[in-house]
Amino acid sequence: MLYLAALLMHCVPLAMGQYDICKSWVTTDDGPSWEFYACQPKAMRMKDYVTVRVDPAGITCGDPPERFCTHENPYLCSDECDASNPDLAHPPKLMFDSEDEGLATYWQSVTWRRYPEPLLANITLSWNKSIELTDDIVITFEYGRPTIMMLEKSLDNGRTWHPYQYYADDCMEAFSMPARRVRDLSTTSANRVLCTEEYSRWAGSKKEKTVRFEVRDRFAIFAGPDLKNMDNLYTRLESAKGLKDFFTVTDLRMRLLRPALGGTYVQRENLYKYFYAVSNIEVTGRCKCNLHANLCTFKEGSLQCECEHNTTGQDCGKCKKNFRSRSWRAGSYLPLPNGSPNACAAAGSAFGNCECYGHSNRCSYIDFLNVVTCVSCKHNTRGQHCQHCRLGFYRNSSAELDDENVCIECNCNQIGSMHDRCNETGYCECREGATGPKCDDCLPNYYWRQGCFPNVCDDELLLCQNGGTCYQNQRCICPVGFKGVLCQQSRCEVDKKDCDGAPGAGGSLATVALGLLALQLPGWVDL
Ligand SMILES: *[C@@H]1O[C@H](CO)[C@@H](O)[C@H](O)[C@H]1NC(C)=O
Ligand SMILES: *[C@@H]1O[C@H](CO)[C@@H](O)[C@H](O)[C@H]1NC(C)=O
Ligand SMILES: *[C@@H]1O[C@H](CO)[C@@H](O)[C@H](O)[C@H]1NC(C)=O
Ligand SMILES: *[C@@H]1O[C@H](CO)[C@@H](O)[C@H](O)[C@H]1NC(C)=O
Ligand SMILES: *[C@@H]1O[C@H](CO)[C@@H](O)[C@H](O)[C@H]1NC(C)=O
Ligand SMILES: [Ca+2]
Repeated sequence: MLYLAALLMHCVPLAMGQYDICKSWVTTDDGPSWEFYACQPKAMRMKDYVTVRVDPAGITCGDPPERFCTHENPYLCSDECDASNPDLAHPPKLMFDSEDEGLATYWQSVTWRRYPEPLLANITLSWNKSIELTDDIVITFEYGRPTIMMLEKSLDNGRTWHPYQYYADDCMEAFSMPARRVRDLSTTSANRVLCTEEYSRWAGSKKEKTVRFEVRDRFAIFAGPDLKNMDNLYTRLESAKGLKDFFTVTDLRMRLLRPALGGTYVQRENLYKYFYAVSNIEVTGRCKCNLHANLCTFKEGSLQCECEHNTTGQDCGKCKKNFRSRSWRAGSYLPLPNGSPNACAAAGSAFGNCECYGHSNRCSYIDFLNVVTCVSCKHNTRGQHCQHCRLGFYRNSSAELDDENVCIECNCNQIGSMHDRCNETGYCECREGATGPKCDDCLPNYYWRQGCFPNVCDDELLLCQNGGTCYQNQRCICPVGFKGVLCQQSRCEVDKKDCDGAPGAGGSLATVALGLLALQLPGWVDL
């Protein structure tokens, strides 16, 4: 009886009839038509759609075969894990199978034979789809719960991770956090990440097997202890910043940091009783479809929303082609009880035929021109229909007109280019000597120094003369006795006393020879 009551209660958020249809055919004064509502898929057992990864390599027991014992029977180490024998193997998939009553199947780690090196394991669950948790995450440990572990979540398919909950028999010691209970949270702290000691203390491994992430207790803060007042929860989910996202995940990771000890300290002489064994991970949730779908199906290896309201995408996160006369919006739980569908509208159906490709949700009528035009085009667009790119941006040829990335910044080099505009392929207009799409390079025979300047000297046509060397195409470094841009001038042509009366034949062989001699024999000319 008690069991049945618990079962019934368990079903409350799953069986709730709210927001379960997306549209219905109704008859109004103007005749029959579709009426649209905010809608969401039913909650499901998400473990049926998950992919799992266990780290590090070699953490699963049985390769090589290994004996272990239990805290109940610490001196009878006759149990064996052998990965090559199906009856004795404990692979990760046994955390997600359905079990016959009383016969637990479980993933098991190697034992803590490397003590005091920590025994660490990560169990990562990935859905490749955003899901919204609707009930507690329940992890069942067969031979005692870890004394320290952590739950992490990702919202972006595993690119970034965030702590979700900390678990320890002593939160202060393990994580320098005070121990808290979810039941004690308030409406303003319902999405706090906390450390709990409720699931880590030793109580006999057969007695207390589960570790929870308490979704229901957090819902209860708004919906009351038996989740009767779901309206209040839905209202809060719409209005409290970050609350919806708190219950949304694409991936979960259990970081197991220290196994059950079965006492207060580790017995070094018997390390075969320390390991992790997880028989089940229950995750209950629904596909996140932004209130635009009531069905979510498993296709090509991933869950996908069956989008309504003329939306599309894995999460119904954008408007279908030709239904983009205003920006996409998620449906809303409000106003109660049916919410708002915020459906995408066909071009031509709203705003008197003004398409803005989703870059504006406001149009305005310009009287003297007799046109309707989009107002405040976003995403660097401009134009009557936000169909052009702003100056300094160009069209991204791989993006549709309604893509947020449709306009790319020109990024013209400020010094090398004439202005910050570019042509349709992103080429800037270069000043003399500059080149490259962004004008940040120099043409041959030009050098870069705050812009492109023609070479003064080089190794081909503009050779430094009289033994001078060319410095970075910018100037010749002349030997003593010569000057000029290419060291072509003997100093004595300029200052007669340098030459000791030699004839001032500009650049003549004699002058050069004299100059060279003067270089080698500094005293000679004075003789
Ligand atoms: C578990 O994942 C965390 C990142 O979330 C990583 O820093 C750590 O090294 C991983 N541990 C193991 C044992 O793979
Ligand atoms: C993830 O889902 C998307 C959309 O359904 C799909 O295109 C992609 O191939 C999936 N990726 C993996 C790794 O399954
Ligand atoms: C979506 O588009 C179809 C036409 O393809 C239309 O019949 C339907 O009413 C539209 N739905 C919504 C919610 O706008
Ligand atoms: C062009 O658009 C595509 C599609 O949205 C996007 O993936 C890409 O990043 C965009 N390119 C640039 C340079 O922004
Ligand atoms: C843009 O400019 C580059 C370089 O001048 C040129 O090669 C390209 O054809 C131009 N593209 C267009 C669309 O005019
Ligand atoms: Ca199992």
